[in-house]
Amino acid sequence: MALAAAEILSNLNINGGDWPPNLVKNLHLLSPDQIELAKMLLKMGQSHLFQHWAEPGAEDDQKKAFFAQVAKLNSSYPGGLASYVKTARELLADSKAGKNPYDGFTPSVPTGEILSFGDENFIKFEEVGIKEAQNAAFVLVAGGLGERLGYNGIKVALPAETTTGTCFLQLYIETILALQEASRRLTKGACQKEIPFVIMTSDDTHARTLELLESNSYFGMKPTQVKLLKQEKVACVDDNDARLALDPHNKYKIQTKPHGHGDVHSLLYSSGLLNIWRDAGLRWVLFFQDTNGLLFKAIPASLGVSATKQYHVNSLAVQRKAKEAIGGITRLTHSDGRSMVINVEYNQLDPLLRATGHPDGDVNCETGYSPFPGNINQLILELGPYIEELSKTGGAIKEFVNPKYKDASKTSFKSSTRLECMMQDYPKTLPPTARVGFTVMDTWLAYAPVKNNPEDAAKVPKGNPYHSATSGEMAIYRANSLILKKAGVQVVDAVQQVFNGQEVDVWPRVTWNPKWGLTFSDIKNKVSGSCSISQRSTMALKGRDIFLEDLSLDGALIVDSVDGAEVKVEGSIQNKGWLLESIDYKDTAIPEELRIRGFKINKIEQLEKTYGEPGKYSLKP
Ligand code: UGB
Repeated sequence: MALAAAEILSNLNINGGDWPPNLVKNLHLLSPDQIELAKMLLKMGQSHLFQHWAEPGAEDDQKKAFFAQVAKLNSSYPGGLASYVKTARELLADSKAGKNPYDGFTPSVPTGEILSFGDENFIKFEEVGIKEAQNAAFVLVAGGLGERLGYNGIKVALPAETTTGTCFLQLYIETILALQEASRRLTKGACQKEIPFVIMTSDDTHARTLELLESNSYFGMKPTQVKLLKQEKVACVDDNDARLALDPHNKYKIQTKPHGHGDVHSLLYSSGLLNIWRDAGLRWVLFFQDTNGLLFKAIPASLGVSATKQYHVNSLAVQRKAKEAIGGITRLTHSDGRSMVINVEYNQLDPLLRATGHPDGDVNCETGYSPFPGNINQLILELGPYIEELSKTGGAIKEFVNPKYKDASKTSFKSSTRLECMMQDYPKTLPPTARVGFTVMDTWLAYAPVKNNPEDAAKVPKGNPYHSATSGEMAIYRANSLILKKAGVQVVDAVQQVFNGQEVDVWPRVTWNPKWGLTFSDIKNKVSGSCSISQRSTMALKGRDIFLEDLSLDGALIVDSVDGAEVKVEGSIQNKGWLLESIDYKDTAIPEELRIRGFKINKIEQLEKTYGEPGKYSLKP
């Protein structure tokens, strides 16, 4: 055995004296590729990984598994593990020295488009956006576990609202399909172009995402239209020398943790999809997150802004209250002349402003809002410049490290740490010629994520958003009610109620299928005469061509119709309706999906009609 090892080492021109004896003894188990990996690890100061290796003949399978894992970690990171360790050392040294990543940069307010829902400008951008939609691909980042939410399932399987029970993934897919159809109709396209849809998953979410799609026939999308790209975790490090951490339960395994949503860029690049999209004539890639039930209401207009302003990068944003816990979109200009438009996380914005001549830091301006728009992390990238940039970087995104130190000496960590990256940091490497802008929307229209569990949400200071399942659902009813109001329907204002310790505005529970109303013009075309909806009402419109005319609703109305069935709903509809009933989130007899909202819907009485055949119909009680 020893002879074989010596032979292997001399063939490779390696001085065995430099190699850990436990590894040398086991060399015969390794393939030439694995020996190369061992060489790389040793060169990078990782000999401790082999300290505990058993004698040959014992635990050999685990030794092979160790190298299989190393090979995977090496190939899934741009530049390989050597590059990972090198970057980790640099970032850990900066962190130890307390170096400010924004040293030398002066913040200023960048230029972008501020939209006001329903005005002429907004309608114009929506129309352009719908035309462009068939040239877009959508990318959902859904690899996060959602530890803050504490839900046991995957987040995209959660109902966005419980009136129809439509889950986030279904909502997203149905909206993309509706955009595809609307775009084709508007441009009178002869052939149906399919909008590609990519979902980034992780080991935590992959199998359950696939299962959700398969058990629901991909919610109407062609399975070939959907691609799942799984992100891998990255190696953890134990100290400032970036010595790789071993799993506390398995000494033949490197401990790993998530690398962050920034992985989406390198995954898209290595998948080859970007070139396929470019060859198919696509022009835009839209990135979005897992639990924002309002997002697609902002997409047509924002895409219109990208196309009209020819933005290479367009970040969707909302007005931000100073000190609110969302990042601010900021122009950073360096003393050496460099400049970029980037998200600065809220905890960094205030000190940065104070250090650069703004003694009050992060404060509101005369509008009552921070002049820095709040990042909601939905990005629209122009495909051509995106491919050009990724072919330089391989999709690598500027990383950061966030070690929790044991004490002020900053020499050891409370637990192992790892590098992380964020998808919104993509513009950090762009040349100054890149056209980077943003589009600000009303918060009520564009942003209501579901991130916080009931207990944490109830502790949110008054006036700040809860970002819970309760507020996420209520935000959908509010947005739909406000849109109908703007379209001329008399919708009775909300009442306030408390669920799971959170005071929320409860509007009539209005929902519609995306194909009923994708844009404000669509919706205006579908309501006419004098329509009204009482506060206790529920209305679910589940078909494309449902028209409301002189409708007075006080109760629950559910209309379902196939494409080609044109239904006019009119007159006075009154019934006992559907009531919201409080439930206790600690009551484990109730399904978790409902408990985390703090209410359930008691369906007492409704008018429910289904139109399964094309034709013209009138629904008049
Ligand atoms: N995600 C992944 O796909 N993979 C990962 O490894 C991690 C996450 P969080 P976060 O909306 O207000 C972001 O945890 O990271 C997916 C922005 O960085 O919900 O705290 C995950 O599945 C921040 O600037 O959010 O904060 C989910 O879809 C701000 O804009 C998405 O990434 C904030 O979102 C976001 O993950 C926000």
